[in-house]
Amino acid sequence: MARIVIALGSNLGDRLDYLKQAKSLISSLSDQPVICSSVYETEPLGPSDQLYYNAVALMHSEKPPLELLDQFKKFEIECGRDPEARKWSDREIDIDIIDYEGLALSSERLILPHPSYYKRTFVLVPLAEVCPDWIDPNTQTPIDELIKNADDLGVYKTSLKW
Ligand code: PH2
Ligand code: MG
Ligand code: MG
Repeated sequence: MARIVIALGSNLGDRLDYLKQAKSLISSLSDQPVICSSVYETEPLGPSDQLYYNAVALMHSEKPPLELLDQFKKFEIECGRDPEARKWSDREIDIDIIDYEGLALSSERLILPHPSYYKRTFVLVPLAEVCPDWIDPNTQTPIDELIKNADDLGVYKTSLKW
């Protein structure tokens, strides 16, 4: 069974509720209890001026990555996200597969590990909370070092329950 790292983000509408709904979906697809980071409020990377809520969840499954991707994309659209929107548009919910048990995959629809997660504090800081021993599968860099070299956008831990 694969351990799968999922990153979630929302900066539109009821951000916490979208995270909660996404967590229910991830739990329904996981063969073991899902382990979740805290919710972080984060400064937007890119053109937006709307703060995000970000979090990371660990799930376990034998479903192939593209099957999970299909489920996540379908859910994003059900939440109101426009699949045609330009890159980095504000969104109700974004569910990204960051890692699938170290699998290296490069297909048109999905690249694993996620090709830019290691630059993004809004992924790395919650990831460090649930996987303090995380090492980048491509470069073997430990997570503390990844965080030091990543962007310096604000990432603020909240006490929100999700
Ligand atoms: N996602 C993006 C672009 N910028 N910024 C923050 N803080 N959090 C995100 O999840 C995020 C972003 C594209 O996926
Ligand atoms: Mg995405
Ligand atoms: Mg994303």
